[in-house]
Amino acid sequence: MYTQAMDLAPQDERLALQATGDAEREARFEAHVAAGGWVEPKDWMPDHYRRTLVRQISQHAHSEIVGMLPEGNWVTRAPTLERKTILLAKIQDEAGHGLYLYAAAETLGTSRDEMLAALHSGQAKYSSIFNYPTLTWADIGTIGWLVDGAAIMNQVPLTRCSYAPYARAMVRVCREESFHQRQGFSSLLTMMKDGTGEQRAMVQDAVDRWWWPCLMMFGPPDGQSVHGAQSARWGIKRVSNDELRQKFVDACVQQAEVLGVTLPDPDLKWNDARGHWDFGAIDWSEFWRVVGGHGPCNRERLAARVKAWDDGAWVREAALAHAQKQAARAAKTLEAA
Ligand code: FAQ
Repeated sequence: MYTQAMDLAPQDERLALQATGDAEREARFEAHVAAGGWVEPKDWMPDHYRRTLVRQISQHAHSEIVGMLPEGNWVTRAPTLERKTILLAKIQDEAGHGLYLYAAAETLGTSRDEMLAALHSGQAKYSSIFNYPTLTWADIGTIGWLVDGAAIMNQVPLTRCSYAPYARAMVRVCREESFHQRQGFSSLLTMMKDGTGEQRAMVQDAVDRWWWPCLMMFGPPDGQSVHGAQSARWGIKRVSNDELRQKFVDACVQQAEVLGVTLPDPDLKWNDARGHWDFGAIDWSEFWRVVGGHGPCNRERLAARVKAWDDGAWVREAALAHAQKQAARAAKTLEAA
């Protein structure tokens, strides 16, 4: 991750890009990404491409960090030592993902402080899914199974995103998300196979509450996606919101059967002609309400992040003072030599 801003070995194409004027550079850039080429931090890129990436990567980073909160709520109440250890490891992984992603976004020239200020002021978005509450232990397994499952579905194509630092970060993130998804599934399977009737009902209730918000995670329908078409042209998004949502539904149906839970959609049925599962209408008014700051936990989540930032002020001040002392000491040693 510390190598994000490094130049790769110079390529003829890269050097040529740097040598030409703006309009021509833009045309060459478009051709480069259309042909599946990578873009590195020091390569020339159009401002709009840079802004799109800062928006998407920082939103993604914020989602990882805010996403720690609903699960953090259950660390002290995990039912066994093993489950508690797994949950702690998972939450730490999410913090790590946030850090890789902030580092990747910083290579585009926006500082981490600026990105966090945008989150804290409510100007930057984070995934709608983290504005829902975790009411029972079954919610934690369901987040692993469905939320991480949706995250993987969305993120695997991002390992081929044209912006190379983001793509590299995604490779590791996807490996870890895969473990997260499996631990969630395993936790639910234990409750469904070895649990009491009450525990099985708890799982079903959690699935009922998380299913639709998980389908919303992929973003608005393609026809209403503001950035989708341009991001596809630039090779940022390789698969559209609706295609990813369909792949997710198709994958979950069989997994739900293995678990023995019912997905809460009476319109879910196999469509032989399409070779996919049909599913019911999504309540997009709920999605936009949550994205607009009026979900069940938006205020609580943002307040928790702002508090963490304020509480950490002394650590940042101490680290800065320490770095300044070290730099002064190094300068003195240099003078004396
Ligand atoms: N929530 O034009 P599009 C995770 C906004 S990580 C909130 O289609 P785009 C790990 C969108 O920003 C989960 N806002 O946008 C974990 C735009 O508004 P803007 C996060 C949303 O960017 C697991 C507007 O709607 N993953 O779960 C959402 O082309 C468990 C129009 O939308 C990523 O961020 C939403 N769900 O496509 C952690 C993946 N959807 O910005 C802890 C990377 C859309 O103009 C525990 N991101 N909007 O104001 C992406 O792939 C894309 O950004 C999409 C949206 C697909 C999310």
